[in-house]
Amino acid sequence: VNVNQVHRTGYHFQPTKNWINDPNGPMYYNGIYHLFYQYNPKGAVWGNIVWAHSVSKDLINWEKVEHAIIPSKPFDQYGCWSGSATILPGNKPVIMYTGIIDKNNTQVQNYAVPANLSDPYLRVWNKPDNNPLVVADESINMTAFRDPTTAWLGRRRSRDFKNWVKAKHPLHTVAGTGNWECPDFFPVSVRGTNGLDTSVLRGNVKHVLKVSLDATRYEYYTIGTYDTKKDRYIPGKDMVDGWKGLRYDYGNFYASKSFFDPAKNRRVLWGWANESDAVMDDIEKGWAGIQLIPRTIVLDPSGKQLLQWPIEELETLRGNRVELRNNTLEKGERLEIKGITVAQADVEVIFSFGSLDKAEPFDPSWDRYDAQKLCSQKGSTVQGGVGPFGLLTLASENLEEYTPVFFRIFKDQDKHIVLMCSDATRSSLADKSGTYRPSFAGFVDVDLADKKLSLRSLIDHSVVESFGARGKTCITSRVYPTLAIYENAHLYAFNNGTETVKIECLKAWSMERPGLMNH
Ligand code: DQQ
Repeated sequence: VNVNQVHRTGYHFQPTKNWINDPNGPMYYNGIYHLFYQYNPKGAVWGNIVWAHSVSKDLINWEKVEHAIIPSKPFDQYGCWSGSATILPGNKPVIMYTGIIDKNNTQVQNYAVPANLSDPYLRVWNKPDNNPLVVADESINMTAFRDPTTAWLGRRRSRDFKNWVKAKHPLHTVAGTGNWECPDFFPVSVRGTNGLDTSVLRGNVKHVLKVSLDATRYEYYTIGTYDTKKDRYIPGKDMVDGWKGLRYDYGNFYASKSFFDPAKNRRVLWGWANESDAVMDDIEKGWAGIQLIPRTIVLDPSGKQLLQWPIEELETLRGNRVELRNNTLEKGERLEIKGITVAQADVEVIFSFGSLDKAEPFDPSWDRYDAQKLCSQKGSTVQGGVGPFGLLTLASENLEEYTPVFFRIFKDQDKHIVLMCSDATRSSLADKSGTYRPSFAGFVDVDLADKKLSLRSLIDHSVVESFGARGKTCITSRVYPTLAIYENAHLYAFNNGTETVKIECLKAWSMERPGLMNH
């Protein structure tokens, strides 16, 4: 065991060394999934950015091929930043990406096309001479002009993908939200769970606009309508647009990008998690950043939010399994889940409770939009009424270290408010400056009529990705335990509320490493 590598993940996508950030241009083409990503070939910190490239038949086993796009031309010689893939009519993939043209980080939009469409891996990408395709006019800040999203076939702007006409007004704006990084704009089906190709504009369709806001490092989305005549996106009237809006993930999840997968008729979302340790730690371990497990996204039947769920292919990595049914957790009780490799596991649990009568009142002075603050005050140990209950992941035997993922239910006049937390504050004994251990949290908009709450957590050495209420609220934490590693890690279910909680059903699996994870 290399002590520097205890925090490497087992089944997440990460290269053997160096820095990675945004997933770029994910696509499916002729039987192969492609993932490109921002990569520094020279070290474990951000810089020297190229588009690294991996290919897969199943989104689980990956093979690295040569870098697809590297700085080489006047229009990208200072960096090849984020962008997207579009499959043009006639089944022709094209990438559009941001090129950095000078030391001031001036940004332009370029395109690249496969050199040889009969190479199944599309290893070589050419940058035609008519680049850059789009440059900023004087109304645009040239250093905040990046991350082109997948194109859709609409009424105007470009007929050939080469000549582009600027719209008279933006697709959408929200004052005071800063630079929108990595926007993603796509349709979702109002009926059923099929994903839609990005160019599907009519029918029973709503649109999603996601932006990554650098100031908070969260991703916010709204669901609304795309008016194709006016070429404007209009968020639904109940949507909160901006800082208080819905987030894809209430933890460490950024610069995500979705794509339509025609092989399984679904929309798949890739997100990146950076490290939460100190930069010096990254340099020492020689790597930084992971791609999170791809998620299928569908519209919740309420139409009010999206649901995210790990792609079904992940289940092929499930090994040994344990199952519990009808275990009662009294106030203060903790139950260990044994028999699997809990540092590299997939856990699904359904909790139930007999009554909501003991739910604590929701103090009207608390900020309905600041779940994280509430979680940092209440934590997993402050006794409540209904909850806190949930899982203690990556726990050391005597709980010197643990990352709890849990719910706490409040009463607010005629309804209940469900708080979900993934709390890294006690995740590591390492006493280092520069580490980030927040009490990430979000509210879960769930109907409690059946008095049940479900939770799924993907645990992988230094990452815990959690899905509350079948993907209504998702929270990802990066943690760096010193004791709770490998076979010294423990997993518990717990209840610190006065109301007794039942584990209706808990299934947990050891997760295998993919056979091929060759980066
Ligand atoms: N990362 C890229 C940018 C993008 C940012 C540069 C988001 O294109 O805005 O590596 O993480």
